[in-house]
Amino acid sequence: MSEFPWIACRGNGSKLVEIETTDEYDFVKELAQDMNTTAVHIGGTDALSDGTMIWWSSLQPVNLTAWAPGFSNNFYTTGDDCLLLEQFNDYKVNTGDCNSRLSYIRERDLN
Ligand SMILES: [Ca+2]
Ligand SMILES: [Ca+2]
Repeated sequence: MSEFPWIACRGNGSKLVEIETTDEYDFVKELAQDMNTTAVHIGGTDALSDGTMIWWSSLQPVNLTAWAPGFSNNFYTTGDDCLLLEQFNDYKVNTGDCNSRLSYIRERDLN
């Protein structure tokens, strides 16, 4: 995969998945497990303001519980501004490089 994840998601009515509920996290985690890949991008970032994680499309605060040890909704990092689910952490959430060309999971409204 050669495009940045958010570029690949443009124009087809989808976006990087934004996880609003525990059920949605469980669903996304299962997809990631099925993909059996080292890490997947999801649609959260603190690129606009370090330490404030928001979802790209809704701009709503990220409110996740499945953080990898040491990470949180307000984890401060000046470098890794995007959110990943990483296999070695059992697909818990941590921050990563927005420009990594990793796999990603998208979502799309059905209505
Ligand atoms: Ca969602
Ligand atoms: Ca950051």
